[in-house]
Amino acid sequence: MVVGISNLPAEVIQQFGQENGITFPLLRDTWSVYSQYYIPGGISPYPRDFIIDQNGIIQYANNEYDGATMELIVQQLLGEECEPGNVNEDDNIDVLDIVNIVDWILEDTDLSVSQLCSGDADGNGQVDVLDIVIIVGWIMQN
Ligand SMILES: [Ca+2]
Ligand SMILES: [Ca+2]
Repeated sequence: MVVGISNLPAEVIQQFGQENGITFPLLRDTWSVYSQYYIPGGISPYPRDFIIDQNGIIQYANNEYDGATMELIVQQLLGEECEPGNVNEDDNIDVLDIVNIVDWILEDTDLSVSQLCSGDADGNGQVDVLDIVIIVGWIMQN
């Protein structure tokens, strides 16, 4: 569930939602949220992105928008899976997947969440030649 929280006047929040076509609930904070999420050092909690998991634990907080990381965390929390090594999402892991990864590396491609998920064979958060070595190993075993 996505909610927006602001401490601006209700009319301003409503107008912002209409102007930006926001379909998720926009809540007005009467300073109670602000005071609970106050961060020492004069850093305002707004604007700030939080991802709170199913158990109420904060999994992500950032005062700069980082859509790719947020999407990855939400996918992980929702248990959406990819098939590691099968980066072109066909029926098997083979040399075509390696070719794709080599292209990404050579062209320094900004990877989508699903590309990163399937290409990052060692799970270190990036796709590089070490992942190719691992995936080649998987291909050799089959
Ligand atoms: Ca494949
Ligand atoms: Ca990797």
